[in-house]
Amino acid sequence: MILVINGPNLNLLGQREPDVYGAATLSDLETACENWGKELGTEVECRQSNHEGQLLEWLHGAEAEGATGIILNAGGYTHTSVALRDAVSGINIPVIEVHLSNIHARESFRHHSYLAAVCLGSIVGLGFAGYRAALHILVERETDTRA
Ligand code: CA2
Repeated sequence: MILVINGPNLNLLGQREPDVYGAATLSDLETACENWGKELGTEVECRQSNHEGQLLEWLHGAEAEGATGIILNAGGYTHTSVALRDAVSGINIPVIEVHLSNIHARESFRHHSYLAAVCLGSIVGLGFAGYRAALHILVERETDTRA
């Protein structure tokens, strides 16, 4: 099972700032991830929270729940949270950081990610396709120990 965790404000997708984040909603994103999972023969479970502590709890519990990889868009916490970074570095399953927008082309406070160095990798600026790419990579690693 692959966990897709979206953080703060991502529940607002499609409702505001369509120029930055597109017109599709969080529910559209989650449905797309579940369908890509079906195509790849993997169960995908999607969650969203605006609460940092909830994100920490999901990261801590992921392995015990049977997750083999995590796709994490930590939203604004990406640029502020040492606690989330510590949680990612403290778990034994790969985490791929994804951002819909290209954080490097935006305000300078978005250029730094506390998570990047402790994630398997980061995919930014590719919209929903970033989640699809991350899912492919995690499923490949699930089935091929050389990946
Ligand atoms: O580009 C991304 O995926 C972000 O993680 C989105 C975060 C932002 O703070 C990060 O720097 C980059 C924001 C979440 C979405 O916020 C919205 C606010 C209003 C309307 C729609 C979405």
